[in-house]
Amino acid sequence: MEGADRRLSTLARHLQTSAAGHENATITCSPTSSSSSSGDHSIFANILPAPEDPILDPRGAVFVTVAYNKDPSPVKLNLGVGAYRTEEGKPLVLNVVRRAEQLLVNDRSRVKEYLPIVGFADFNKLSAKLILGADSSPAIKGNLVTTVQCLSGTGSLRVGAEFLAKHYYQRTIYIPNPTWGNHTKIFNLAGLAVKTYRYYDPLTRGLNIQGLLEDLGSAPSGAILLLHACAHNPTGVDPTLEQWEQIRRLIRSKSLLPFFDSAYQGFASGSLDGDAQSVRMFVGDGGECFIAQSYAKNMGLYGERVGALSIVCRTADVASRVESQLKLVIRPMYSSPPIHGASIVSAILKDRNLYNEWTLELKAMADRIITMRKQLFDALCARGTPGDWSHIIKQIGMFTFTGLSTKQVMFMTKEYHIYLTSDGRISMAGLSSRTVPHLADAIHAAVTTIV
Ligand code: PGU
Repeated sequence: MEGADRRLSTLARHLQTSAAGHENATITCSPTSSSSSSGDHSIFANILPAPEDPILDPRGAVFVTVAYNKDPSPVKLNLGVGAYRTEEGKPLVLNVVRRAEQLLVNDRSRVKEYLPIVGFADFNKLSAKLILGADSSPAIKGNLVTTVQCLSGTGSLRVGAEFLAKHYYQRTIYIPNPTWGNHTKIFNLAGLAVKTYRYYDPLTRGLNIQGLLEDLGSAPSGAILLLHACAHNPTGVDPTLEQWEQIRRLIRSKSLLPFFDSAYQGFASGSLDGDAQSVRMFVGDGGECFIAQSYAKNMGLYGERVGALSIVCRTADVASRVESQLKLVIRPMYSSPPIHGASIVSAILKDRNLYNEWTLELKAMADRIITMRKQLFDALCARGTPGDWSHIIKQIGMFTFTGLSTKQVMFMTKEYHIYLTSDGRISMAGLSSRTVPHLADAIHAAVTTIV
């Protein structure tokens, strides 16, 4: 009850603050309010419109979807959402995914029964191996890991957060500044208090390791810490392995609880193992940690909503009790997860040929993004665009955090029909050799016109 009360009051506080800022504003409606006699009066007449999601909302945000969809310009370019596009600017379904789907369709023994609450057992085992390392992880060998299939990365984060709010003594989570916009909302609504730690240095457009270590150093013992496993969104800035080791030592010495968000495994370096190194470092020391995995980007399964939450515990007995409690979080939320996406992932992960084909296709996507970085950098150098643009090739993963101001972004949208989030984040995966010159022209004009 105590936990439930605390969550309710956190939620109430959240709603108050939100309502004050008109975000998610909810006003209790009553049928007896002012114009109830009119025939077309709705009991929801007092509800205020909520702001649209800056990245995903289908009704569209000012800078991204709706404006992009409405724009008749033939040169318009959507670099808002972090979704992979081909050189031709088209969404990509991986060949290996098509092959796996074909196998599934042809298999007449497959049925559409409910999955268990924790999802598809094969999928869970294979997902843990993918992030923790097939043979090497003592955590897997010792049955110290519990993995549950969730609704992509977002669902995995939310289930983990709900579990923590219910069962963990510390209810504060520290997230990097800046971070993916949905993190704060996910953790707040689960009942966790959200604080930030310094991460990005706008001057160097790189990692503020000093600030990061200071902020973690002053976090209360036991606090939860959200870490992007690789390809940090939106900055594209990751710690080096040495810096990860410094961070790990500090986290363990202060008994902080690491919660990894792994939404881009394979997208940073093109190597699945390479991009899992940060997580494996933490699991290797025998301490506890949470990992939210998403297959949206690395298998291109965005709309299938397939992901996993793994909790690494100190003993097999604890892991099994944790799993029993995870079921109590999931059952009233969505009962059990969907079957199709997890079947595709399992088919690919368990078959050596399909797995190898996947790694090649993944590498090709990562390489195309790296090529786009190089081309954009060269194009800006060729134009003599004022400023140091080397961060475009230094940053990694799907995004470049350009350092462009909101005004400059608005200018690019208005004058060049280029759509990106107002913080200056560009999804490099949305670029192609054909569109790089247009973007470079726009950036050049923006930084020379608006200083
Ligand atoms: N974590 C991070 C760091 C992310 O960037 C994203 C997606 C997720 C989790 C959640 O992804 P799932 O689709 O739930 O697996 N961020 C993208 C996609 C659009 C969005 O905002 O959801 C982005 O463009 O930032």
